[in-house]
Amino acid sequence: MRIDVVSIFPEYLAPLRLSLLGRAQEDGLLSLAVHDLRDFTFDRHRTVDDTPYGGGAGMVMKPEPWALALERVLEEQLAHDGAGLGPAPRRPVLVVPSPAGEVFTQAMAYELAEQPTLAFACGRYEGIDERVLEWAGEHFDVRPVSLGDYVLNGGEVAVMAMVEAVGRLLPGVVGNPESLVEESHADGLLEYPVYTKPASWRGHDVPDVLLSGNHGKIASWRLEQQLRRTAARRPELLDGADASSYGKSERAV
Ligand code: 6GU
Repeated sequence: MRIDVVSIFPEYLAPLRLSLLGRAQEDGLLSLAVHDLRDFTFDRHRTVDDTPYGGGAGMVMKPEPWALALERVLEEQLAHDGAGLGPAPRRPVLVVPSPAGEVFTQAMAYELAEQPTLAFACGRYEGIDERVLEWAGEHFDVRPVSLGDYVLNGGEVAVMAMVEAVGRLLPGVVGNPESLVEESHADGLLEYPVYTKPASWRGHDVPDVLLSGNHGKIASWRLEQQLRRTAARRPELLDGADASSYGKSERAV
């Protein structure tokens, strides 16, 4: 997969070169390019913002550098082995992180992981001139996306979260693909609690059932834990969920 990120703080994205995703890039499973929006300005101060029409607090990101930066992204994605432009022409996905976007979920991570290319446009200040999103819609499938109901200073931290969530789903990135089957949200429930040695530690014991060697009992205990946890912490996940699918994943049969 090819991922392009446009930001006025390209160094913010540096941690995406570490750990699992860093290895994925070395292995050629992921190609990540980070572009500095200021490289697409022409004035001495490399200005990317201006005051809002209609008044109000803060500054708004100017449209001109964004169009040039996103045109560069389109060119580079095309050059990257014709990225995604297979037999049928395809509009590449452009994710615009925003607290006013659709909420990011594991289902969306799976959907984005199927794309041959992704682009991310990191806004700062009060946001990007809305016409950039209108114009970008001529070239991209534009997706405003939020991490949740709180406000960050800009899109960079949100992009790190989304690129990590998507990148780990790419084939070959996570060493043992079974760990993707077991984790929270994989089956619509939160994960069961896990334990390792020692069996007794500072007066806290590992639940007996896990030492029993009875795999059927262990599986039903884990499913019960998932249901309890989900009911206590995230009851809304149980509403309208398909209870018949619970426990159908690898370990919890
Ligand atoms: Cl995606 N961006 C910003 N700036 N704030 C957020 C967010 C995104 N998601 C939650 N808060």
